Amino acid sequence: MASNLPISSDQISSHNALRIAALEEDYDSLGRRLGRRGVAIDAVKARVAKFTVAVPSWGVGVGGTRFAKFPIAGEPTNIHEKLEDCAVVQQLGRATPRVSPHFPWDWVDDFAGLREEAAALGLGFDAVNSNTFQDQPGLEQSYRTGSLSSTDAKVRAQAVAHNVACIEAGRALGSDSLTVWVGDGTNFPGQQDLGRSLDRYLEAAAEVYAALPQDWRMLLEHKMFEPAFYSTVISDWGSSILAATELGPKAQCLVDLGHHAPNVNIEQIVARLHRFGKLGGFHFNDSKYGDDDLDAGSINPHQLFLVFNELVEAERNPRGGFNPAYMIDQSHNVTDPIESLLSSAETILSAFAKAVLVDREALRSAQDGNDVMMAFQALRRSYDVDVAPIIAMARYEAGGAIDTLAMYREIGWRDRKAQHRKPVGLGAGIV
Ligand SMILES: [Mn+2]
Repeated sequence: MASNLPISSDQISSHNALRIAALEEDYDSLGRRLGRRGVAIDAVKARVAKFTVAVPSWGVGVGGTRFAKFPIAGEPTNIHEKLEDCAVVQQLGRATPRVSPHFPWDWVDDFAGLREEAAALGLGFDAVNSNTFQDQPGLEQSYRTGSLSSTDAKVRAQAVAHNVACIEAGRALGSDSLTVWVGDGTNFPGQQDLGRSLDRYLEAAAEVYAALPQDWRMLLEHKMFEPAFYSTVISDWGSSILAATELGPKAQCLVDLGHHAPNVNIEQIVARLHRFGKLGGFHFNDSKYGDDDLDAGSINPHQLFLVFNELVEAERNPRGGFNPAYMIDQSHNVTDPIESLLSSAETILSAFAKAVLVDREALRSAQDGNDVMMAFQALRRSYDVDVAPIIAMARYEAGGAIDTLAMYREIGWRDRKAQHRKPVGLGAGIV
């Protein structure tokens, strides 16, 4: 199937040959340390090897601030080139086998053909993302004042039809979920009735829900600000879970780490959503001020660990089920996007591995005995472990590169692509 891989396995083997002895030494040493705690390092590695996170098609392009974007030579300019770059990320890192497309940005005439093209690159497709937050050439109606919640029935109908078209495209691609984020909301008090706009959203979202195939999920992504700075229709996890509950069992909530008020306890939101069977998925990124879409764990790696601690806990206690869709959702403005994705996937895997290391029995017993310090230490002792050898060994055994960034630079990918990809024009950034 994967007949068109961008990097030869010989290249990866020679890269690894220079590094495997040191990695084995580090892995064995960490294995002995963990063994003294009663943790089998191979079991942790096996968990890491199974963990995957999707890459968004737009994540391999250079993003921007709202004011400007500074493109780099060799950036992908269409879905075919984006898939090539995603294949590089997957071949080196071995943790990102699926791509999450965005429509209409990635629209093609032949989705079955696109699925084959991706398979030849060693890739499949994850959740499809609809876009009713900006106008496109040729659209009859404008989303200027909203989409699924618009006061205009014709605009709502257009937004519903677009989501249904995304589902159809996703079926041909082998996807099984639709992620819906709407920018609908208001910038002024009084601009819209807060109750009636939600009614309109729910009615339109129900039409999209009705078009879902039996085994599909609809993931509702909440965000409390931007571009609607006074109110948004699906503002927070409360609105999201209420809407998902009203829509039905195939609707679940998607948590984007940057879409909350500052200092919100996101790990608690994870636990709450799981408690009620509505934890649908994640968009990983990091932020300092708002929805900055910075690289996962670059600002607050501890929060990422605490989120994964809840996810590992949820997996152990699946209640009605545990199947969150994981995706990286970042805007790479000043780095090569492939490098950011490689680095972020590693960070995400590390946070997961650290959460796997937590001694759940010790944690539970300290919690039940109100031993605050030991409960905290159960987390801290795992957070403090450098799990890099586990991640690297899992990647090596899966055929990836031991040092992904070094190998990416060795192959000169971007320079080679700059020879024939057409330059991306200057322009406004994305929000
Ligand atoms: Mn997102």
